[in-house]
Amino acid sequence: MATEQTYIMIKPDGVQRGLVGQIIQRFEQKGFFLRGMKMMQVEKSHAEKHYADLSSKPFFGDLVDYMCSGPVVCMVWEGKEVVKTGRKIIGATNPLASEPGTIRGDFCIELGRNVIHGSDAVESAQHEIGLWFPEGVTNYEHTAKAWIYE
Ligand code: FUP
Repeated sequence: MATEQTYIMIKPDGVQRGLVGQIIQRFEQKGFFLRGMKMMQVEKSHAEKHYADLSSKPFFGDLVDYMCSGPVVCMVWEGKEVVKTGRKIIGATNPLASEPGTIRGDFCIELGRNVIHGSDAVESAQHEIGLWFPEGVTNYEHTAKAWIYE
């Protein structure tokens, strides 16, 4: 079985709007396994590290402020092609361009209030998991595995 992992984060608006349960449900019902989860208030320096690639963008300051405006829910999900498929479940960065049926397509409108983050590549997922879960994640046997994978 593939052990690919991705970093998924429910942003402060997703938490405040009570979308945590529905978001978790979408990953869970697809058949992905939850390996790590915690809620935390993000420090400015940590948000800046997470979005370091965007530091030269004009929206960087607002993005960091938004990420620090309330607690986030940090998760690690595992499964076959979970990085790419997780991005499909989330939808396009701009919520108005996201297809209905995706998280952003169903739950939000603004680029700067787009509810959720998901790693965009296997390498960035590994980097982000290390950044957000320095303590590591769980490694347990899933009893449902044989019912999800051939
Ligand atoms: P994504 O990988 O979908 O999270 O998108 P990006 O890494 O390109 O952007 C990260 C976040 O920056 C987005 F979730 C929203 C925010 N953003 C803006 O606020 N304005 C922009 O023009 C582009 C992105």
